Amino acid sequence: SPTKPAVFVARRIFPDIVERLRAHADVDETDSDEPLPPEQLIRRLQGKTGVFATGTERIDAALLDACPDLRAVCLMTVGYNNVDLAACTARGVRVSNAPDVLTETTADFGFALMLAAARRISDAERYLREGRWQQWHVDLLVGADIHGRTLGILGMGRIGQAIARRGALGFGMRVIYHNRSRLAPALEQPLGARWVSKDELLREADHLVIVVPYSPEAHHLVDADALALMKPTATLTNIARGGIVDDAALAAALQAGRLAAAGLDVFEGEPEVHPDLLACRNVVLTPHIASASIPTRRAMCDLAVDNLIAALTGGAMKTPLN
Ligand code: 8YV
Repeated sequence: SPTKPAVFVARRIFPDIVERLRAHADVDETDSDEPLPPEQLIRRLQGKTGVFATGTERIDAALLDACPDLRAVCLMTVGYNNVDLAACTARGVRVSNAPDVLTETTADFGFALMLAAARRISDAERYLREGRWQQWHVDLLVGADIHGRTLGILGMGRIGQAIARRGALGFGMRVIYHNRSRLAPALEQPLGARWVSKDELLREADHLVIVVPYSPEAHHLVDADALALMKPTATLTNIARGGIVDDAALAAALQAGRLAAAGLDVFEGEPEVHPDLLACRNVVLTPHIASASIPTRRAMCDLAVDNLIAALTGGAMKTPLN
């Protein structure tokens, strides 16, 4: 109908969820699994009031100025580091992300990656598939323990707390964390979680899990100097964003035996992966899939569509950012 506002869905998503959006909007969608180049995105956004985005598109002042009709940007991701929130707010563009719905799924995956790194699951499977399994021996593929060890969490937001719960309540781990702000005692106590400085976290953790949001200030938060503080028996897991860890420095530490193992779901410059990391056997590598369970990916899309419909109909977004 001519009265419906026009929106753009910037990636291929679930068709039935797009149908739900069609009841409220004239939908233009891409069937692509590639991010649209900025100039194409700008072209498709002409005359559009809203956009369903995936967090990978750069929504900055230049794009907003080239798309003056845009009033709402609804992300299906929790991370919004590619959106210039101040520029959106200044132009009256409403922005939402998709927190909460992916917390437990992402924490499950972070824990799985940590376990896989510590217990050398990828390394062991490669060994078996390569036909190298001739006999059992006493120190065949021995790794590190998780239970009873110290879990260090860098970034104690929703996902960090969900990982802490798994560690403390499920695996009897001692939990320490570093975050800009301390948790309320009511949240710390059930987990026995203790706030420590970043350096103490790096020194004490047997298993470090990184879950801080990306911002320019967080760039290379874990660099060569930080890695040098870690125990050579420790593992590092990054499910936050590429760029928080200096991948070249991490590969060097792994190769030199200054760190036991790593589990990485995110990379600097992904989908490219640093060749030195690809050359390491003691690292588990996955292609940014921590939130990728079937129900959670649907819930993320549903939430973004709910927010978009609310914005188009003058209602309150469920998870607004501005
Ligand atoms: C996305 C994520 O899959 O929500 C986030 O911030 O990192 C993931 O859930 C990823 O951003 C893909 O764009």
